[in-house]
Amino acid sequence: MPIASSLKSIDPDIFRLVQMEVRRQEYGLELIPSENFVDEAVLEANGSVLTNKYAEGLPRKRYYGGCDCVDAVEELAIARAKELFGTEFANVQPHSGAQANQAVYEAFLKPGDTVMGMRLDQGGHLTHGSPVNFSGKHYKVVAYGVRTTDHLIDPDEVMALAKEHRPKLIICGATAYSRRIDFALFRKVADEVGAILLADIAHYAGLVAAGEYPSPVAYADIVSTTTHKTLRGPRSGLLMGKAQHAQVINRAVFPGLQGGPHMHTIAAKAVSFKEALAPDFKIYARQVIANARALSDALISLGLKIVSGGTDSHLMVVDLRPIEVSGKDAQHVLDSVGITCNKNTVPFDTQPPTVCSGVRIGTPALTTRGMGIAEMKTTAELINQTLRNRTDEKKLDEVREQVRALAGRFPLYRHRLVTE
Ligand code: DSN
Repeated sequence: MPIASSLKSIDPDIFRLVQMEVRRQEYGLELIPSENFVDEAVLEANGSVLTNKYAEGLPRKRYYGGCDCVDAVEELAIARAKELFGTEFANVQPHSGAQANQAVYEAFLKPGDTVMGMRLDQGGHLTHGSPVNFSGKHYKVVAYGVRTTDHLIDPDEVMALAKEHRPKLIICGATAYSRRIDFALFRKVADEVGAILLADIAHYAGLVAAGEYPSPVAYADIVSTTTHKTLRGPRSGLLMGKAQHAQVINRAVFPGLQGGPHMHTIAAKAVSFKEALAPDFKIYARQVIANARALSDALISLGLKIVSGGTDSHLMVVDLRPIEVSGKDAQHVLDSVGITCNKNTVPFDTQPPTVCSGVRIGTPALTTRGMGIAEMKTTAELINQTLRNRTDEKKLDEVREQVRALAGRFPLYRHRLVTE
């Protein structure tokens, strides 16, 4: 059933672009591992009148009147986040993962203090100390990476760097690391040098919540995450951790960094936390990993190379050097047939980040559509055909049709296309 649209009459330009995006999501194969598809309940809460409300402060301690409803909304979101991850406190106000991490810096550090995080070009994140980010500009950064031999985090390097530089904050967590992170190791290292330990589980959060990926909660002082990746909530952030840090984190988020919380998004987060607490979500998370392993195995059997040789999570980085195509060109040609991914550096890449030697792919979004192992094998075949026939327009046309047909078998938001 098409939905009624006031947007169509008030702003036909934006309406048309939204419709184009519905079509792109509906008929393409979404492989960006940090993306997912929220359901109608999350969309409804996110698009609700709660967007109208200012509520600076925390529940029952606001700087505005009229907050009874949003107080209850935020209390539900906090309680559900704590239950989902088993944490002592939660702050549901960060607008994004980057702002959640910024709040942790604000809470525990002074400009110039030393921070240790994973190198961005080997799988870390901008906010873990990249020189082009606030974290790298305002703090002294020590970066660990992966081993040349197996592309896994090297525990000895992490310990040695920490002992040498004695960071005040150690960050574990990644955006392009497919294997399990040893959170106990990072606790040991943090204790050795008296550092605060931040686990940024933005990528793995849904898998952690479902018990399908190791949880850092027993080890980290603070856990940060986004809510829209494997967790399948609205685009936003979340901070959790040990009760002793609640006050300093709460004050860093507001008034330290942010103004009014986005109450519509907090409501949508609460909905997604409720969904993640349901038994079905565990089945989903397990399938995400099974699908990622199937996709990785199928790509390897087709002669493609996967960084570290496989995956224990929802994502993998395909090393394209053996087939002599850059990440940039691969992303472009895959996009042209309706397969969406992002170019990504491989460890020890010699290409600049605008070019890259790999692409990062993952299965959260396709799994949400209901796809399983058979569809992962087909997807691997379609990726392989595209990359190996990238100048053959006829072949690319065939792949384009197959992509559309496969996606069409797993309806997503088709009912949101307004046809009249
Ligand atoms: N941009 C996110 C990702 O794609 O992994 C990280 O913030």
